[in-house]
Amino acid sequence: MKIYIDGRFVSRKEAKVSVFDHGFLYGDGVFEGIRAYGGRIFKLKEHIDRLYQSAKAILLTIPLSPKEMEGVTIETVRRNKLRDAYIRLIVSRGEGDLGLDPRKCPKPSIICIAGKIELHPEEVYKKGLSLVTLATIRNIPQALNPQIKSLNYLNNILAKIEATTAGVNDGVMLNEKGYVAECTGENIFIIEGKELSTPPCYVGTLKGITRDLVLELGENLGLKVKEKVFTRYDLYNASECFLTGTAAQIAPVVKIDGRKIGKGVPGPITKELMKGFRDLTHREGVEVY
Ligand code: PXG
Repeated sequence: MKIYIDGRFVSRKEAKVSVFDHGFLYGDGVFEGIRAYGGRIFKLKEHIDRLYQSAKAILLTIPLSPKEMEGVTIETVRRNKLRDAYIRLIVSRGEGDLGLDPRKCPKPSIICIAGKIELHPEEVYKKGLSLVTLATIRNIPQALNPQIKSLNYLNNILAKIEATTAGVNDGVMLNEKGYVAECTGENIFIIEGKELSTPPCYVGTLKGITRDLVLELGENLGLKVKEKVFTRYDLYNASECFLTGTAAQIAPVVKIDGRKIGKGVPGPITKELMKGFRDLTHREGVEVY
């Protein structure tokens, strides 16, 4: 395995960062999780754009241009001879001292790791997921905007722990007003008749790249597509529900808080969208080889 760190490719064993890196000390940094399918990197430009937007929001200047960052990503996949890959791009604040002031960190660190993807078991896509709503609310945008894909994922980790200790696949995070925000690492959608909706980002969600693509796919299928604020009541009464994310792709949800969603099996529109998404991942993307 060859890992990119600040201009060099090193072995897994040599791939180390300083204990004084503020990414490690404070979670001060940003990242992206990207996938390659069949030798093409899916939605690379969109991920790079979001990385720079996250960095801008935390006043972190990335010492490479977006084009150079695309190059680093492609080269990392190529050097690891991967066709299907999970790619992690990380920009940390860099090495400083024990104080939290980022002005003490002169040089941000750039890391790119490309590895094999850990796929969810096929059963998840056939049978659907079971969720609960969580007591851990999503970070409020006025404190730490969930649109920033930062290295500080404790909010999501606490939520994931809550979901797994409850014995279900994942959990729904609400915002401080009780509106549905997103899941621990995926966006959430509901279908009501011919209407497809997902919460707007101001509710407290990441602007998922899979989410935006699914909104487009929904339009193409002739659905009425909406960003809308909704509650747990709307989740329970939806005809279909699913999650979206780079790792999860489109994952059907069949149960929430013990309530069966629709018929309790992955719904027909969800399945159409899954197919549309799969087709695109086979056709689109930036060529590595
Ligand atoms: N919400 C959150 C909080 C996320 O972290 C998504 C939604 C889906 O966004 P995309 O752009 O992937 O459609 C994410 C996705 C990882 C990892 O290990 C990445 C995510 C989530 C969990 C783990 O790289 N990001």
